[in-house]
Amino acid sequence: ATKPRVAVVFGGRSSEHAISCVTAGSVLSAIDRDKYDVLPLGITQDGRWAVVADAAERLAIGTAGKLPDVTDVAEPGGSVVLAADPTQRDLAVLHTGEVTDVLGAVDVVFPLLHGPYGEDGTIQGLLELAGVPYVGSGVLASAVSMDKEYMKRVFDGFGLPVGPYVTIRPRDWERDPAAVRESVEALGFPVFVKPARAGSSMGITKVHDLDTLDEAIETARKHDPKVIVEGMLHGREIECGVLEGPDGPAASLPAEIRVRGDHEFYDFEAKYLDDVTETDVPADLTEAEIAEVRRLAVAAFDALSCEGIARVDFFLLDDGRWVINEVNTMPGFTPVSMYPQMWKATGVEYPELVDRLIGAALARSNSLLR
Ligand code: G1L
Repeated sequence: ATKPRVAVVFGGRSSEHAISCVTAGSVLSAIDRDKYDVLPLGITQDGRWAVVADAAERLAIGTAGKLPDVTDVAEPGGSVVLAADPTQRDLAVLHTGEVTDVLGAVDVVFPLLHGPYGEDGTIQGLLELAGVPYVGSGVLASAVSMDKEYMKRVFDGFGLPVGPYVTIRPRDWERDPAAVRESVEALGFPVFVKPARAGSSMGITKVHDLDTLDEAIETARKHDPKVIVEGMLHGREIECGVLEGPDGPAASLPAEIRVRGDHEFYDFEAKYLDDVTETDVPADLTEAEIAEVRRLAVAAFDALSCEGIARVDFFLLDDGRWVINEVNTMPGFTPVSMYPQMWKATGVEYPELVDRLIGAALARSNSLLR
């Protein structure tokens, strides 16, 4: 019997290029080669797609023989493609037209791409057009999860708890900044000023008074013309992993993230310098709290119509109420990242996770319900 062909797409034109390559390395080593044929498909930092040169023939995909001769991608922007391919064989850069040929010739795609052109629904749209099933959420859930305003509006519409916030659209700010300042003031300081759509924590400022608000809004606007301002929430930061199985989505045991020392919040620095944060996996919560956060995690997953995988981030307020902070449809996914660690604590190891995700994508493609 022929094995399903899995393309792992990684790299890309994003600030998360390197982490995507590292993640692809982990996923590529975890995929069961007795069960699947694997095609690493790298995207260079300048947007060129590349495959291992002999892959087309080896996997009998449509472009065999059409691929250009071995091309040296070990030049600025290209060398990182080699990082996820430990065999370091020759790579072939694909012509634009060949990208959809290759995608259309595999059985399932594992898209490991973040930020603009990755996690905002665009790669999912490309895969829909290519007619190939893929791991993870579709266009709508991916796009909504990237937009902090629409994510909150969807949760609110489903009766799920969200914190207080104000959206600043470009024209609001340009036409009536005084009204904007007034609506922000009504949230009560401090507030967090953020780009509404951004993959990482860049452009975020904690603002303590009106004097520094304008500057923070301008900073956020450099990353996204739409800005969101969130009121400060006092509580614990808890995360939960959701994984789709044959019987629907299931939630992992939750984990807690604690920021150490004088770092004011779980900011860009704290997120990327691991010595600043401590994690408890699983979190020290009561049975009732664990049951409630797992219920809310699955409800958030369903509210956004997520598929396959999502990490749901919460605040457990000092008064015992839960607030959903955000959903990440493409969470950190190396074996030491929070999502795999939460599932490990729940009894599902990394290779099993990868296998279940590919299985869920293939199962959906065989279903008329999609
Ligand atoms: F395909 C999945 F499973 F949906 C998926 C896709 C992407 C899971 C996790 C990720 N994560 C990433 O791509 C990244 C956080 C490594 C971005 Cl570079």
